[in-house]
Amino acid sequence: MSRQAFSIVQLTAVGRGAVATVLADGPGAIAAVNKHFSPRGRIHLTDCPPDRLLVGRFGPAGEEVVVHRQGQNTVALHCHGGLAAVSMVIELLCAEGGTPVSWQQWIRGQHDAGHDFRRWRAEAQIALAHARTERTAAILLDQLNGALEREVAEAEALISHGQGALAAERLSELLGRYQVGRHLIQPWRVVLAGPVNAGKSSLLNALAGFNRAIVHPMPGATRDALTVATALDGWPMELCDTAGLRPTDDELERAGIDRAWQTVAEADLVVWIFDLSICWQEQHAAIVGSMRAIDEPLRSSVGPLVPCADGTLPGTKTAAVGAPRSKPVLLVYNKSDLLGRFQPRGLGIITSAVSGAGVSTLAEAIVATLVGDPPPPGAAVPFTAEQQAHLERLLGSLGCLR
Ligand SMILES: Nc1nc2c(ncn2[C@@H]2O[C@H](COP(=O)(O)OP(=O)(O)OP(=O)(O)O)[C@@H](O)[C@H]2O)c(=O)[nH]1
Ligand SMILES: [Mg+2]
Repeated sequence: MSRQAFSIVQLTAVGRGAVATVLADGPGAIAAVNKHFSPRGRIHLTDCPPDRLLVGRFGPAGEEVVVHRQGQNTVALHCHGGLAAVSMVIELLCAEGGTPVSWQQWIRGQHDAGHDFRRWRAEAQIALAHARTERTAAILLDQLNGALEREVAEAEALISHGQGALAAERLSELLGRYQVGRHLIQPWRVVLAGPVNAGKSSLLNALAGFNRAIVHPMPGATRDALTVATALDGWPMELCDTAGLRPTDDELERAGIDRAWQTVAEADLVVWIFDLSICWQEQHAAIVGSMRAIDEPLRSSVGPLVPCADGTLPGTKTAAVGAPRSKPVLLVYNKSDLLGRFQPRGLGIITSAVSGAGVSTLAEAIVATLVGDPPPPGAAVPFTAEQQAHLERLLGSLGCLR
């Protein structure tokens, strides 16, 4: 009898673990597993009703396994979690005509990924496995349960009933949520920058909750850009510490400063940190002086992010914090526990990394600036570029895309 095709999927993470699960799925799956499986009891896999567990041995080495027949053509094989047992199972099943596929491919196949809405569910299920926080997992679970497809289907129905204006309103709101959706898996990148010795590394440690970066009284302590993955209020963030900015002839320090500017250019949010115990002009001059040595294209991309000589942010003399701009910027005045040498002119957050004062306000400001109003529970949230493009196409068809 000719062998029938089936897929082999390693469902547990690759690497060592207590137990691994390999799924065989497709018309030839039961026959292939049955060929190498000796049950401990009298029931054979081929006679086993769906949803029954059988204990036995697998392969020539007699690997102990638990086999779970999940349906007509699907069987899960639970074996020891070491690399050898898993490879042995997969190799034997490959020899029986099975094709290894990744768990992501398998999930896409399960959801009939040729169809837009079902593909979105598959993407939500895949993304869910990468969610780092409960909050982001809950949003992805809502999409897996169909929140996004329901909202888009309703908007499409409105369009077909001639209610384009209402559809456009709902689609625009949905599209706005992509700013959060795109960061459910990919963290926001928050860069802490500023003049040397202002307390950037100290504040990074205070926000992260542990001593990730070296803190030192010697100015110029941080050289390379250094990141820490964390979550603020349940939102995934990557905090990045950078070399202190000042003009320098030291080649190594210069390389660190160039990298700091590069990191600022790539940030989702720039947090400028100043030292309240040192006069403003001196610190501002240090930042501007350090900029002179960077390439012109980089200088013009980061220039609009640098605070002005009067202590405000460029283009926003009144509302310095959270003002709409191509890249958001926050101003922080650190070392509030020391006697102040200057009074901040623009709006900003006053902190002391030593006493902890203002650190939670800073964390809240970071979240408020990046996340804004979080989507309510159960809300539709687009989270892939493809979904964003789909919404833009719909809005475009209504002539509503900016
Ligand atoms: N009193 C006081 N000292 C602080 C505060 N924050 C940092 N410091 C001290 O200031 C010095 C420099 O702190 P860092 O966190 O290393 O500053 P930095 O901005 O990372 O410095 P560079 O990497 O050299 O640019 C250390 O001695 C810290 O203990 C603060 O809020 N209050
Ligand atoms: Mg530092």
